[in-house]
Amino acid sequence: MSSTSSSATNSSRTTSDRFIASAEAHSAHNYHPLPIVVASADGAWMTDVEGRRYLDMLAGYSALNFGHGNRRLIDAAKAQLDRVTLTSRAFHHDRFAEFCTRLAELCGKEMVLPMNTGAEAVETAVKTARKWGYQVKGVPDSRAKIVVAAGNFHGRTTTVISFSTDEEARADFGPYTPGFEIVPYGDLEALRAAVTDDTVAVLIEPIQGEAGVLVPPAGYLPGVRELTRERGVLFIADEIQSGLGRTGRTFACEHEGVVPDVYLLGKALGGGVVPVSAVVADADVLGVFKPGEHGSTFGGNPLACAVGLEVVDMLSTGEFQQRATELGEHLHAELGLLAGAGTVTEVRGRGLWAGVDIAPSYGTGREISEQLMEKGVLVKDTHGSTIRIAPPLVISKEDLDWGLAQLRAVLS
Ligand code: IF1
Repeated sequence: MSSTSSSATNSSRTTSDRFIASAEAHSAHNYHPLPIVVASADGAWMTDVEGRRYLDMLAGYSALNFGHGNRRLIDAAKAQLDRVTLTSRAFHHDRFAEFCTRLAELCGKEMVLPMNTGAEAVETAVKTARKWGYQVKGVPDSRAKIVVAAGNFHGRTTTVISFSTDEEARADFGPYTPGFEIVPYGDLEALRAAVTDDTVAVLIEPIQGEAGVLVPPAGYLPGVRELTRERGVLFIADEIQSGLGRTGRTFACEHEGVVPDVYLLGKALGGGVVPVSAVVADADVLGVFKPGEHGSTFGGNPLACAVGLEVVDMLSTGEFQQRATELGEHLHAELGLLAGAGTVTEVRGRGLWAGVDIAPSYGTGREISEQLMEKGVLVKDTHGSTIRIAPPLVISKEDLDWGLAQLRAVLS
């Protein structure tokens, strides 16, 4: 189904412009959104306040793997809304144990520490690794080091941006949290050299999202796994964006047969309905926490657990992973043809996830995103000349092909 009919017949922007002006007057300008005002959404499509429809090929940065208004997720949320939505962790509730049990099972691990946002899961992992380092590995107090990769994106909190290499994410937010070593992504020798007796963890994205969907060299993840095992260092995989079906597997690490010590999950774990994140590991890691040593007002709340349980259930059949594999092969085959045409200089990614570098002569990522918006397709640019393509995994092949046709038209 194409959106051109509604776009062509409705060129008014009056209502949109009114919403945008008000938003700009009353909110901090920490984003530069495309000038569309979404009013409703269903599946892979969003509709703006003027009735124009757009094919969503960003999917909330992979939080919407199951599409907008996914019936199973909305029904799970609705049922829970009428029962109980928040108890705090001061008490148990009847969705918590099942959520933690089923999510741990999906990950092949023993324990879950539920949080809300991805950054909270990353912060929780930093605290877990440090506490594990002091209490289990025996690193002297306050000496713990965590090795991260250049080009990383793990969230926006002050500790997390302390180890960012992106000046835009980091500038003017000092003083920065110490205890992190940065090595080039994909470089095993640099990683080996950086690990010392004080190293408690290596924290990396199995595929770097914000860096432009960078897939590491084959063998890198197995090398990280072997090195961390040899040196008694936790391998923490940030699968917040790469996980839960996006690359064609439940976890991106699976493409290289790697099982990390700790999975960080978020985004799609909440089904695009509520913020749900989690740190998942065995008891010898997450067992370091005692009551009162970490927490969250909303972490593991009944509504989050109800939706998270439905997500785990949906992923347990493998149908979404299979779909991302099949449609992803088609996506990358089609994008590869563009790379040959000169307008695209490089295509990277796995499954239904691609980073497309635009030849500078054709325009910046933002300019291409704006031209695609005019044609009814929504993507997000990153780092100047790259556009990220990550549609909901429920997108139909016809809609994917229609979206690719718009990209070809913009780049021709
Ligand atoms: C923004 C993109 C950026 C993440 C990974 C943790 C987090 C994220 C691998 C933190 C969040 C979001 C944040 C959003 C844009 C988007 C993003 F790569 F997904 F496109 F920025 F890099 N680990 N990524 O990707 O999760 O706290 O946001 O729930 O901040 O602009 P969060």
